[in-house]
Amino acid sequence: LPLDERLGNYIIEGTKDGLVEDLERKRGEGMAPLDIINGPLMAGMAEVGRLFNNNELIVAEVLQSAEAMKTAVSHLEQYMEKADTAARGKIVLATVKGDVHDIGKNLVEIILSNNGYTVVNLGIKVPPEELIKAFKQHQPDAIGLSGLLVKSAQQMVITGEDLKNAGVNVPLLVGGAALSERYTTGKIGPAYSAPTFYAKDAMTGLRLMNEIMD
Ligand code: B1M
Repeated sequence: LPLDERLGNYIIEGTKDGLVEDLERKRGEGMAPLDIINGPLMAGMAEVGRLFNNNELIVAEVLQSAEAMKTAVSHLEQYMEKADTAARGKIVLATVKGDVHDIGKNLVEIILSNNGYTVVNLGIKVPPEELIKAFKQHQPDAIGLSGLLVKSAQQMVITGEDLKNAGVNVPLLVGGAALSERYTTGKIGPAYSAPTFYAKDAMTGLRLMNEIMD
């Protein structure tokens, strides 16, 4: 099989045998780590989503796929470009209440911390109360929410409202497959007290964060 297809297959099949070696081969072709993630690996993950949706994969298998993806990302992390900047700002990051998906959020953490940001990663299934507590404790410049389930989009509206009622007033960054620009500006932004931005991917998250700090 061609290398790109093999890389996708590690994710689809949830196997790691040979994964690191093939990642190194791909790097040897000159592809940047983030492009490997966004290209062949994400193509594999999209196929996993499709198969799962068609009931051709079970949760346990998708979990294996997620493990393979995490192994790949953590191997590639060491080769990602790190900006040689002083601390640019701080963000509190979380996957919202009720949602366990964290691969995207953790990618956002890697990209932001490689580019001069301090990231306080609160993990998964984070209720609004915990975000409010973290806001008071860490005084971040922004809050970032991730969510992949349809119900997580609704949870972001609730979270925005709770944050507003607690006096949180820093910009809000939201991302994840269940969201859209339209939902963000139509529903989440109006529930919250400060500018709310939709990030379609991790690099957009970085660009938005840079704009917020400029
Ligand atoms: Co789940 N899952 N899953 N899953 N899963 C989806 C999301 C789903 C679309 C699959 C499908 O049916 N086709 C579907 C959601 C349906 C819906 O609500 N519309 C689904 C479902 C139904 C479920 C369960 C309910 C299944 C069940 O138990 N019956 C369950 C939910 C549990 C829960 O959360 N309470 C569940 C569980 C799981 C696993 C645990 C097995 C595993 C997650 C493991 C983990 O994360 N540790 C899993 C996986 C892997 C997926 C898919 C296949 C892949 C997600 C992923 O990691 N993508 C997913 C299908 C899909 O998305 N195609 C699916 C790779 C990742 C890098 O992309 O997270 O989108 P993503 O992040 C992107 C951008 O969105 C953005 O940047 C990243 C790229 O640069 N981004 C941000 C994300 N957050 C951001 C935050 C930002 C900025 C950008 O700033 C703050």
